Amino acid sequence: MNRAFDVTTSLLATMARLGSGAVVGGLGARPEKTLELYEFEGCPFCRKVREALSILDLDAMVYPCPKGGPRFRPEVERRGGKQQFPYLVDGNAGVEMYESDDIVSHLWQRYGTGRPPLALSLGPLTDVSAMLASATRLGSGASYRPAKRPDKPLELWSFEASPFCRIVRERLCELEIPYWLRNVAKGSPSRESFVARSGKMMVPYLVDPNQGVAMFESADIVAYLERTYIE
Ligand SMILES: N[C@@H](CCC(=O)N[C@@H](CS)C(=O)NCC(=O)O)C(=O)O
Repeated sequence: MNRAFDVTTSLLATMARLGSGAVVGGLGARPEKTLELYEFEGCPFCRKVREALSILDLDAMVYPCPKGGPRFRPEVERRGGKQQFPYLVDGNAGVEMYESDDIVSHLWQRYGTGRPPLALSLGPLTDVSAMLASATRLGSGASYRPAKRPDKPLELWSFEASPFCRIVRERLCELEIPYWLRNVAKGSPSRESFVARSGKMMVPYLVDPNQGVAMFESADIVAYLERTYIE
């Protein structure tokens, strides 16, 4: 896809959700064990959960499940009984769950201040705007492209409302590359340590421990992922 078109449509996706996932909200307890999320970028229901993670400043291990993906889709079916996404594993609470609204409520009860914000509480309106956000990207981040499997997961600093981060997450998803999602939305307490590590406050920022690579710039990251992992 043409870069200007990519950025414009990704920005439209953010606008369809009125920027939800740009700013951190009221935070509660922090998880000891890593949250695990099985999802795919083109799925509107998964977007709701990713917004929740950004607002609650929660990191997660993301296992991408693009359509046709041979690796993590069957794992979800083994664990939960069906291939439906999003699917959250929270070892802190001893729960594994489907259903975006249930996941969002769980996250707010456990790691927030009780009730999700309006943007994630409007039922059909929330779902329709999330579907609109997915539609603007014309199926990007929904289907598997055969790729090499990295030995170690990659790490991505990101937040949901950033159009540039979305473009990178789409590619990670299509290539079925698992990654630590490090959320650093505006107001995130993690921003300071991120800047100390990376040198500046800019996302997306990708670290690939398999190749000893760390980089900014969504276009460069996408080119790197394609060069390194597409078979
Ligand atoms: N009510 C569910 C709907 C989830 C849903 O329909 N997810 C779709 C993807 S957007 C799905 O899992 N489809 C099966 C598939 O992709 O194989 C929720 O909110 O989580």
